[in-house]
Amino acid sequence: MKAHDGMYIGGAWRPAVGTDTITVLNPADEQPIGQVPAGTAQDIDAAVRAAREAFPGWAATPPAERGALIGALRDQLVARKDEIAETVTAELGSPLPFSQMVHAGVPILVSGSYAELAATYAFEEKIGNSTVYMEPVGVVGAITPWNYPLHQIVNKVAPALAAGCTVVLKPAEDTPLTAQLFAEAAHEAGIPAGVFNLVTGLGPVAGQALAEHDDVDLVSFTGSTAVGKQIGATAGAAVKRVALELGGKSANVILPSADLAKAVNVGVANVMSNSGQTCSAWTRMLVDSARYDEAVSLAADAAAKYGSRIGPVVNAKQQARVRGYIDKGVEEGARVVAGGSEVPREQGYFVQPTVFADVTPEMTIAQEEIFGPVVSIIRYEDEDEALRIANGTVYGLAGAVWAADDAEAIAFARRMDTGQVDINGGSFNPLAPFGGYKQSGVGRELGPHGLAEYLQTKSLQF
Ligand code: TXE
Repeated sequence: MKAHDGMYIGGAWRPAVGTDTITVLNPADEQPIGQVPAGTAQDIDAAVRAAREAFPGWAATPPAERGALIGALRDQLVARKDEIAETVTAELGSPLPFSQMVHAGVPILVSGSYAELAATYAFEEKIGNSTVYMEPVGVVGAITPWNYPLHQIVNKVAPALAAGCTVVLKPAEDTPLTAQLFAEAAHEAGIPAGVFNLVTGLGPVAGQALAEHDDVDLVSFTGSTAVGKQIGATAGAAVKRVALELGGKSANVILPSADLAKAVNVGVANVMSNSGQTCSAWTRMLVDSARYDEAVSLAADAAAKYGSRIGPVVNAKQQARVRGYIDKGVEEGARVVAGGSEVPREQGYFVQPTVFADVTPEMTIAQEEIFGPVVSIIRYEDEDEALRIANGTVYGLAGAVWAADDAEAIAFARRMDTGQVDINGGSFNPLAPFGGYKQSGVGRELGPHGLAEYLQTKSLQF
């Protein structure tokens, strides 16, 4: 795989300050596929300085022009679609068709939406005797995870640029090659020097230096709850803006009137996709007592059909973590009806598509984010109990409700403590706000709400 041996700072690839490197592995066969520099606090500092210098010019660029440049960036992603898909497949292990459709396809949609939003967003508003200006926050530090390597980058960089902010990106150490491709696309699109900068590196080194940098005005982080809390605390102490997207334990609520087979099959597919490494995955399936056994057998069949068709998880640590959760589920009394913790292949970080029955709401596998291909099926007696279970975790990112008609599902969804709910299957909307209630995070991504995250208001009174 193609890999740059420098950082993209101030519009050019520059040598890293230190000599440490990160070797990127293909999780499907554990073979090295490339090497990138491991950035230090000095690399981060150089990138932040470049972003600061570029900020006044970019903030003053008319929004329509910023939109046109984001549109050019989108076109560059389109031109690299195959290369992006192949790179994500090599770094993350996802099957190529999924990489093409989702890992490359969705960021094209999202960047396209921000090309348009930059041009049409109301950056000025009249309220009574005041004019309110929506102004960019400044220099953004973006820290992204590996699970959707390009999507997570575009979700932050596109709205930040649309708002008039400049960005320093520190992508996940497992998937830096996709981030380098994004930097190439930004360069070719003509995004001005310093407006977008990339520093690859380790979380506790480069990531932490970015989160703690005095001259960063807003930190946008997606990743684990533990690191998110730390970043939130650092930002709080410095009184700077922060956006956190920290995962979930979303409920797939199948009401008694729902089409059971459809809800179960779509529900299992939702968790298996990307090998379960999706923060919004519907990992808890809630089924009424009367249809519980039928749901369990449908889910077990659906998972068994996946067999070896799902990709590996991202790395050895994640594989061990997911297997550990499966063992914990068994230990706490849940019943494996498909899959299990035994590794299906000698090579590669594979985990079997797994379904648990007899899961109770307080079990570890029903409370903690596993981030692997594991579904937990929980029984409920009535709707009030279903709601208590659905709302009974520290998370609140996404969810699903199935019922015979939308009105019934909507009524239930409105009582859920969660940021996004798919009604009877739903379908992806790149403009709908995405983000968490409770410990799933702070702030929203996508659409106009995602753009507002990077703005601050100034009001003039007349
Ligand atoms: O996350 P980390 P990991 C969850 C999921 C997964 C678990 C662990 O449950 O099993 O987190 O994954 C950077 N200061 N999610 O260990 O470490 C790091 O370099 C600043 C949910 O991979 O949080 C990477 O760029 N930055 C999730 C990013 O943070 C630091 C997606 C995420 O890595 C840092 C991924 C530090 N001290 C994992 N330490 C979601 N919400 O979608 C690490 N990083």
